[in-house]
Amino acid sequence: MSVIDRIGALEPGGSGPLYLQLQQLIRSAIQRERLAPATALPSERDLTERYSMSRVTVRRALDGLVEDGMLERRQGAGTFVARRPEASTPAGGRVEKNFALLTSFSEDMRARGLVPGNEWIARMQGAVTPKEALSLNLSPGSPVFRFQRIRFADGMPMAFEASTVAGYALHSLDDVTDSLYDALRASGNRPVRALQSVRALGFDKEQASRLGVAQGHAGLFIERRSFLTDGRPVEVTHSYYRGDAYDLVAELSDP
Ligand code: 16G
Repeated sequence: MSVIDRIGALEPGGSGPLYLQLQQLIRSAIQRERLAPATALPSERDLTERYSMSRVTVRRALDGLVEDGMLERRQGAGTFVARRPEASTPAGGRVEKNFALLTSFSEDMRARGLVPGNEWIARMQGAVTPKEALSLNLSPGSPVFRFQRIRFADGMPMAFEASTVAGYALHSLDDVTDSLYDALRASGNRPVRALQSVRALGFDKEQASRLGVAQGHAGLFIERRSFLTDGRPVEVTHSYYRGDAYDLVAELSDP
């Protein structure tokens, strides 16, 4: 049975605005588990044809369900039935991240039996910006590598990360395939110490759409500056973690 058949037909002569009728139809298919988590919805064009509605009406119906967290949009891939963190993460649906360990995203996920994945947004080589120069302690004009990617665990988007790496630390952009820290280790420049700060934020439209959540969804912004054994800063990464997927934990000791 196709996804569109599982969504079903609108009631003939149904009342209320069309977008609400379609919304209700999809909502009820999800609630009755006719549509499983992570199922890809038909394209807007197919829905437009099937339900004889304008594209604007279909979009309005889907927008409402994305806002409610029942659907997720993934950039370039389409709209999916939400795959809640409970579906794939341990510890009551959230990943515990030790805030005191210098681990990589890939290591964090593997340690929990989850498969890490990346969707690349950008990989660039360029000259350091004044702000990066301060963070990385580099002189103006120094080369840097920049990497931007969405990070997945078992196919679920967990975070968006933008990293800037000092030019001396890698040979080329292609050094980094799946894991930045693996590439830094291979070139003898894996960091051994880091400073990290965290603050809460509500995702803006672009951030939310990258992570398949509604605009304003709670997130954690983490900045990590990491250093080599000789004290040189090697990486500054801005991470935007889904607030509903993470618990930050740290072991504290009496100073
Ligand atoms: C983590 C680090 C990030 C690092 C990345 C490397 C935090 C808050 N940030 O996400 O600084 O660049 O791991 O991951 O933990 P990778 O080796 O899997 O690419």
